[in-house]
Amino acid sequence: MGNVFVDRYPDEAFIVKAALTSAFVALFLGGVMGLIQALHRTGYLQIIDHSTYYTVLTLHGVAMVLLFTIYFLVGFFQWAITDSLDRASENIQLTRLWYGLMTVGTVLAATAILGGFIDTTNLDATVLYTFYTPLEAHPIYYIGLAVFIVGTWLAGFDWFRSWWAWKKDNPDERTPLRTFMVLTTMLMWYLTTIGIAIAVIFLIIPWSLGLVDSVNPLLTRTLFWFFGHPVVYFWLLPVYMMWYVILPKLAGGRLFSDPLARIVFVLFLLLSVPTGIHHQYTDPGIAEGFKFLAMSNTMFLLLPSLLTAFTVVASIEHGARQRGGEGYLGWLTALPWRAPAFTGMVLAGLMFAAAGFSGMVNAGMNFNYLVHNTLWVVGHFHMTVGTAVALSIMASTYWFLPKLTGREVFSKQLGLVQVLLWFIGMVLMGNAMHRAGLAGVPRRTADPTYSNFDYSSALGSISELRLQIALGGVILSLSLVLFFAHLLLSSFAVSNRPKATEETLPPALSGPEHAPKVLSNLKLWTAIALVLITFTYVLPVASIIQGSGVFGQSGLLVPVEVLIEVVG
Ligand code: HAS
Repeated sequence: MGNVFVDRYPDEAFIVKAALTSAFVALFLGGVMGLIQALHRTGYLQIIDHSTYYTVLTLHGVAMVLLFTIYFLVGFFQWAITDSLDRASENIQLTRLWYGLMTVGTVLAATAILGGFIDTTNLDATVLYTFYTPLEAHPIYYIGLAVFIVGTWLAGFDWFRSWWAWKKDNPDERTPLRTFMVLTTMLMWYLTTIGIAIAVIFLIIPWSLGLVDSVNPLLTRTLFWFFGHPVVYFWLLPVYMMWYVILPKLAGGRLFSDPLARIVFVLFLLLSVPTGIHHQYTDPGIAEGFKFLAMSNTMFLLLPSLLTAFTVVASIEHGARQRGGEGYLGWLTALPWRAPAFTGMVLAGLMFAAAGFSGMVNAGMNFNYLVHNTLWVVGHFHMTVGTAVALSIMASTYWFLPKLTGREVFSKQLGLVQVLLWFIGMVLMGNAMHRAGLAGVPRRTADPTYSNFDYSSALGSISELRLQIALGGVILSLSLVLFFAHLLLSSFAVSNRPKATEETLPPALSGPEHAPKVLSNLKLWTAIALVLITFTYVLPVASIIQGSGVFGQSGLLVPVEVLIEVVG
C-alpha cells in the first residue's frame, strides 16, 4: 500500500472515474427535471404543458433511480473489489467492455426519452421508469435498457473472475468483507433481473416492434415488480457497504461485527425477490393469498435493515468512545461532525430510519390501500433512494474522490453545507409528500386538481404542504449546485491542494474468523433463494397466464365472452 488507489491501479481507477462521471451527469439531468417538476406540481411555476410533464417525469425517474444509482454502484464496486482483493482486473478489456455496453444502452434509452420533447420525431418513451404496458415506448427505449442490464451482468462476471483468481492464490483465506458484499449483491441482481429480462426480451420488445399484437399487462407488470422491488436493494446495498466499512473508520472506530454484516447481505440475497408482489396489493388478478405471502416475506426482510441499524450505530458509538466520548448520549458530541462524509452519511441513516417506517406502512396490506398511488409513496422513495442512497453517495464522494484524483477535496466546509442543505430540503419535501398523500393527493398526475376537484378541500392546510414541497425542491437544487461546483473544483483545480494519503480500513472488532464457514457458501444461499422465489412466484404467474394468456386477450384481464355477457 502507501500510494492512493489511482496510483496503484490506474486502469481500474479510470473506469471508476468514468462510471462516477456518468452517475453525476445523470444526477445533474435528473436534478434539473426534478426542480421543473416540483414547481409544476405545486403550481408555482408551470413552464411545461401537462403532456410534457410525463416526459420530464420519465427522464427524472430513469436518470435518478436507474442511471445515477447503478453507474455509481458499478464504479464503487469496481473500487471495492480491486482494493479489497488488492489485485488488478483479470482482463481490463472486459472491464472496458461492460462499461461501454452500459453507455451504449444509456444513449439508446436516453435518445428515446429525449425524443419526447421534439414533436417532429417519432421517438418517444413517455412511459415512466416503471414502463407498465399497455403504455408503449419506442423500441429503442427497451433495447437500450436491455443492453444496459447486459452491461451490469458482465460487470458482475468480471468481479467474480477476480474473486475466483484470488481464491486460487489464497485457498485458505476468508473472502474479504467488501468482496463478499459485492458478490452477494450481484447474485441477488442476477436473480432479480430474470424477471425483467423475460418481460423485456420475450414480450415487450416483440410487441413494440409490432411482431405480436398485444401483451398481457398484468404479466408484464408482475415480472416488472419481480425486479422492481429488489432493484431498490441494488441501490441500497452499496450504501450499506459504505455504512459498514467507511462510517466506522470515519467515526474513529471499528466495525462492530463482520459476521453480522455478512448475515445481513445473505438475508438480502434470500429475501429481496419474494416480496415484489407487495407493489401489487391493489392489482386485480392476483389472489389475496399470494399478496399475504409477499407481505409476510416483506416483514422478514425488515430484519437485515434493523440489524444494520444496530451494528452501524454500535460501531459509531465505539468510534466515539475511542475519541474520548462518554455517557449515555454524551458520546455523540465526540463524533467528527465537521467532516461532510461522516455527517452526510449519518443524516442519510437518520432519514432512512424514518423512511423504513413509511416502508413498513406501505407493506401492510390494509394500510397500503390508503396510501397506494398517492404522494405518500413519492415521499417514501424520496427519503429512501433520494436521501439514504443519494445523500450517502454524495457524502461518500468527499471521502472517495481523493483516492481517484490523488488530491484532497476542495473544501470540507462547502461539503458540509451541501449535505446539510440536502437533508433540510428532503425533510421539508418528504414530510409534506407523506402528509399530502394521506390527504389523498395522487402521484404521477400533472394536474392534481383535475380541473374540477381541488384537493385543498381535502386538507385545509394543503397550500402549506405545496409550499413545503416547492421550498424543499429549491433547497435540494441549491444543494446540487454546490455539489457539482465542488466536484468540478475538486477534479480540475488540483495543483495547490495537498496530496491525498492512503488510508487503511481497520479490521472489525469481531472478525471473519468468527463467522461460521457455511456463511461463505454462496451456492447454498443462491439455491435457497431460488427455492423461495419458486414458492412465491410460480403459482401467481401460472394463474395469470392461465387467466389471460402470455400475450393477453387484447390486453383485457377479463375474458371477452364474460364482458359481452355483462355488457349485453
Ligand atoms: Fe420501498 C415503494 C416497502 C425500502 C424505494 N419503495 C417504493 C418505491 C420506491 C421504493 C422507489 O410494501 C416506489 C415504486 C413505484 O414507483 O411504485 N420499502 C418498503 C419496505 C422497505 C423499503 C418494507 N424502498 C426501500 C428502499 C428503497 C425503496 C431501501 C430505495 C433505496 N416500498 C415498500 C412498499 C412499496 C414501496 C410496500 C409499494 C407502495 C405502493 O403502494 O406503491 C424496507 O426495506 C425498509 C427497512 C428499513 C428500516 C430502517 C432501518 C434503519 C437504518 C438506519 C441506521 C442509522 C444510521 C445513522 C446509519 C427498518 C438502517 C445512525 C447514526 C447515529 C449517530 C445515531
